[in-house]
Amino acid sequence: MTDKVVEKVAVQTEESRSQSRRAFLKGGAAVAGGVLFTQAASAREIQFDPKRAVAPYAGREEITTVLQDQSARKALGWGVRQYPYGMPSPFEKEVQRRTLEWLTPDSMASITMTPLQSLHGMITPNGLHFERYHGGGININPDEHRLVIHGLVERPLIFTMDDLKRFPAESRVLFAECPANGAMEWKGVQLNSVQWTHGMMSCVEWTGVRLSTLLKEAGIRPEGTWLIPEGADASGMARSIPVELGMDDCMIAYAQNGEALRPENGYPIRLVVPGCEANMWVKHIRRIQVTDKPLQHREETSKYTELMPDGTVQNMSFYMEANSVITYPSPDFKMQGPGRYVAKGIAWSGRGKVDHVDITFDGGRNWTEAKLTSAVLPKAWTRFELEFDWDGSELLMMSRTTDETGYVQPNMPQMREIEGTNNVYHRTAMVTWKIHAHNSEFGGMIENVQF
Ligand SMILES: Nc1nc2c(c(=O)[nH]1)N[C@H]1C(S)=C(S)[C@@H](COP(=O)(O)O)O[C@H]1N2
Ligand SMILES: [Mo]
Repeated sequence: MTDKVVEKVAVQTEESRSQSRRAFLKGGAAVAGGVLFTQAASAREIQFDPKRAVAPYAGREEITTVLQDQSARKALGWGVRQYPYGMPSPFEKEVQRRTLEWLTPDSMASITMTPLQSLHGMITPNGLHFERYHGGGININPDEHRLVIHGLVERPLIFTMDDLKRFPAESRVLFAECPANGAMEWKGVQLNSVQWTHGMMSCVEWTGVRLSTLLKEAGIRPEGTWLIPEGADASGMARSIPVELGMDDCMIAYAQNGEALRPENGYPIRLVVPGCEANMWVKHIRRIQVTDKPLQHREETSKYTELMPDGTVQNMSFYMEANSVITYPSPDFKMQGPGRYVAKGIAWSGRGKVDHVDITFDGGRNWTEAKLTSAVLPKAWTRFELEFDWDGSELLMMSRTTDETGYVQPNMPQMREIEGTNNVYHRTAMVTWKIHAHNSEFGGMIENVQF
């Protein structure tokens, strides 16, 4: 380019810049064809407010030292193509699904729980999805796997995995929660981490075929009132599901978060029963038998039943109640000293959308409504946040969800009044995090206490 051309280009750029600037000023914030800035920050808004400071003031020398220490690397980096399937940073290696040895000493019957304390947003990464097996995991060759629909139907059917993918697909963000979530906390507090108090649950985007589409293709006979899905693994996992529930919003899913199901979550296909106990979400599903009565299978008699205070047993519980937990600050963290914090957590309800979440810092005397900070989808995790100033005194933090049906999450005394102390499942009452006073022996530590 000659000097002249360069000059011309420069002038043009300058001109077009001032042109678009004029358009911007003329149209206010909105410019034809789209919004450039919804709100220009006023000088007052970006002024320093000492009350909100999180990081301490840094001097010129400190800044120089930090920048020099973190200067650009002198050597070339590593070849990313060596890792065709990406993994998290090695510095995140402590973020893992974990199990409690005493809970499932037999390695085949496993429960590994999701590290909720390390998650952000409303999606659980596939490698951290909790896992529960009654008889160990299996690897299934999808070319050999079949889904059979039989029993009280007009046309018994056998689907290959390719057949299933020819149907319209549906993707939905949904939580899956084992009703044993929180079970270890029924009689009193036991464990100091949200991974243990609430980690038998995850939330991912499931993709698959609506179950009703397949059932309609088979045609349910008028006497057919129950569905009995069964898994292909050693546990022969089965649960009885009323036909109306199966015809509602259930899915046969083949993908989670955009990729094929993980082996431990049911590859190549699993049943998804939105909002309901995860034990109904039969993995490696191989058949659905249509019957005229529930099966009273092992998994709905000896397990997943609730022993009531009067000694009777309640079975066939389906939906998971509204629930919530503060994941930060929570027992895995320690307060950094008095100042500004944001309480962050997850709320969910098997009956639909979260309506609102309230937070208390004084064990339930005063409540403040939190802000919902994610999409609010039915039967999915919903994120909430609330800013607070910690003056260093002892706090008793709890969160309480109200769902769209008007159901309000109970506290533990309220829950015990109805359910007694013999039950194991559906412990969905609030938990309490005690923040120890800054100047106390356990200054700033966070403890699970029962309230
Ligand atoms: N085939 C089969 N499906 C199963 C199970 C099983 O052991 N085998 N466990 C059930 C239970 S008890 C739960 S809580 C959920 C857990 O789903 P996840 O392992 O994908 O998190 O799967 C359910 N489906
Ligand atoms: Mo479960």
